[in-house]
Amino acid sequence: MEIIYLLRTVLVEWFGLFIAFIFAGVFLYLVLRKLHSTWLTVTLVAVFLGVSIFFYAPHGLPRGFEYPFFLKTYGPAEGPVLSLGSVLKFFGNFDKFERVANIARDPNDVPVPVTRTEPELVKVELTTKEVIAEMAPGVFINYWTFDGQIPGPMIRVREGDTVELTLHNDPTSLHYHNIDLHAVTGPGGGAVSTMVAPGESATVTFKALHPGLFVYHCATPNVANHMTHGMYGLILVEPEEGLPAVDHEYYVMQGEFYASGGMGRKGIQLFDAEAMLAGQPTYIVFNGKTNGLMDKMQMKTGETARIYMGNGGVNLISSFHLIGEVFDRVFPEASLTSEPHTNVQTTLVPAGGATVVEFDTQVPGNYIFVDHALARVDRGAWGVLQVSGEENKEIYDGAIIEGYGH
Ligand SMILES: [Cu+2]
Repeated sequence: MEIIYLLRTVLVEWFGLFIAFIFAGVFLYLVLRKLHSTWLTVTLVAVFLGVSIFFYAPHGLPRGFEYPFFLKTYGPAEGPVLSLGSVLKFFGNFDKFERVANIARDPNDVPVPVTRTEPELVKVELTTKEVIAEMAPGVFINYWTFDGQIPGPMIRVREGDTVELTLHNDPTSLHYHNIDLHAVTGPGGGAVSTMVAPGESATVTFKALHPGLFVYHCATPNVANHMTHGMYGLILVEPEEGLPAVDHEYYVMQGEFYASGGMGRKGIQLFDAEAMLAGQPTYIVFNGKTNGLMDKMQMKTGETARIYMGNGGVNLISSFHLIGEVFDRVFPEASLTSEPHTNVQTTLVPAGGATVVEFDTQVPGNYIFVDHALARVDRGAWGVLQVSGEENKEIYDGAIIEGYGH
């Protein structure tokens, strides 16, 4: 079924126009051969040429048999075009891609706090892998990942640690991948030393000089293309003195996906480079998919929580907000060594940046967290924190009307 949708998309939508153009020419030739009329020939050829010039003139000639046909970009490397070769390779490899049942990483998948008082050598291994999984029921995306889920595994080290990071690229991958960690001091954030072909590995060693919460991502050109396929995660560098203990720590990342079929279109979705360059995502989601953070985050009243929140981009700034709560402390831009802001409603998370928010809960109920640019909620940018416990009528007193609001 996936392959039928793919064929339809590739043949009908991508190259349909090109094919129609060729066959329009053939059709005209056949008609004219039958009619033997010089004037009719001249007229029809003129119309055909006129339409062709009208169509091609604004763009110039296509660079090759690629999608989109007329994409001109001015980045330091290749634009986000798909060559016919890549499309054919994708077809050839289609059955080899792993099908991941749930692409959304569990937000509870946070490494335990660092309790060491001395720096250490920390070894980390990550595997880049291209997989197929559901964005929404029946909507499939060819995700590119670190370790098969989105975001990639959270890495947790201590300020002053030396990190030896080995990046493997799974043999089923079709592309080169690498890793740029914003916590790294050095060229490319490690990307220049970790570019690996499918089936290969590379190691980079760096010292975590700066405490904070940092984004890591694939930085293989076209970088935006690799990131918006899902290639991002967070690395937490704890300050030497560590972080105060809380009852729950959660790992959440926002990201955008650009599907050529439009929102809700079923079947395998192909990447829409023009929508990405225009900054018009099809899906805006937490942890890689719609409804990815339902029934995953549970707390009791009186407990404390910290959310490590990152933004993989590639276009939008997130306005992160927890409906029905006020963040007690926010570490803007994840600067853990600055004084936190207190009593914050909504905080900005830049593309390629992160934030750390802390709060406690007093009243039971469902608390929805969103990108408060609220049109994005309909594209998937929401999750639910469930709080159980005794009612606290002094703080909140009201009947909860089922089916309305939150
Ligand atoms: Cu990559």
